[in-house]
Amino acid sequence: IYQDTALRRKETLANMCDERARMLQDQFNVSLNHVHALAILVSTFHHGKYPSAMDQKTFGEYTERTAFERPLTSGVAYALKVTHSEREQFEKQQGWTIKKMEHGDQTLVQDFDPAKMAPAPIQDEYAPVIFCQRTVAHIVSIDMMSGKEDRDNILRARATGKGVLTSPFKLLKSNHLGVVLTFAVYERDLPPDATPEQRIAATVGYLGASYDLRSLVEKILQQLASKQTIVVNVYDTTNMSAPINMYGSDVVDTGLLHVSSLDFGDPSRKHEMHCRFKHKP
Ligand code: WA2
Repeated sequence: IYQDTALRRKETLANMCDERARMLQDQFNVSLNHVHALAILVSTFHHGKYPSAMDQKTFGEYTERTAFERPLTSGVAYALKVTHSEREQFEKQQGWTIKKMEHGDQTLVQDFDPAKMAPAPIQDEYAPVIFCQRTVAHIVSIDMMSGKEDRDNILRARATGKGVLTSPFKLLKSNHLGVVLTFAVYERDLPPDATPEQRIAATVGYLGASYDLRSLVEKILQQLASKQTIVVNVYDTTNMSAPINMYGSDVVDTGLLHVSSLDFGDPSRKHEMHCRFKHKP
């Protein structure tokens, strides 16, 4: 009888964990598809029309009104590919200078006053944000290539043509960890077998979405009760020997542990959900 209860307990934990992992993964996938569609929207109406049929007002309204389609994102933005030789003309046309990404005191909003931010130092190319959802208005004019995680994402997104994810890092104006999802926007439709070089050459910009991990997982877990029963942790296990805790507090060992795999659509990143009972039997 004891073995029976122990077995049932183990199964219950496994089922609860798998259910939560699947739900998180599915919701992430839904929002990933909508972010992909936004990249096509920008391609069609900004780069596919002359003059452009897209501006900040249109992008801001559209992304705000369709935010329900991206339930896990805290905001979406579009950064343009600007080479150094285009910089002067671009800045004159925009009426602002390209800014360097800097993590100031996260609690002071005035640190994000663009007028007070340092201009981006000279680089071969930049990725200044030109359109954004109101929720991430503070990143307008910032060169996304001046942040390590964002830069890696941009380089990988444009060479592959796939949606790519950063590892968890502290987002601007946020106190907790987040991840960024990026899709490259190309000036024309590319064949599926296009080489990385062809893709890089055809790149015109980058559509990105930021995810606040804590609120993301909280939302999912709140939809399924039983927060009193189990403790959930989400890890980035890309580097197996140094997993990054993306969600959940320190682990208290109560014996049983179940690990559910998570697939967020970027094969070069690995994620896992770890579940435990809150109390010993
Ligand atoms: N979006 C919001 N907050 C951030 C951030 C970001 N990146 N990076 C650091 N904090 C416009 O991939 C292109 C969005 C980057 C897209």
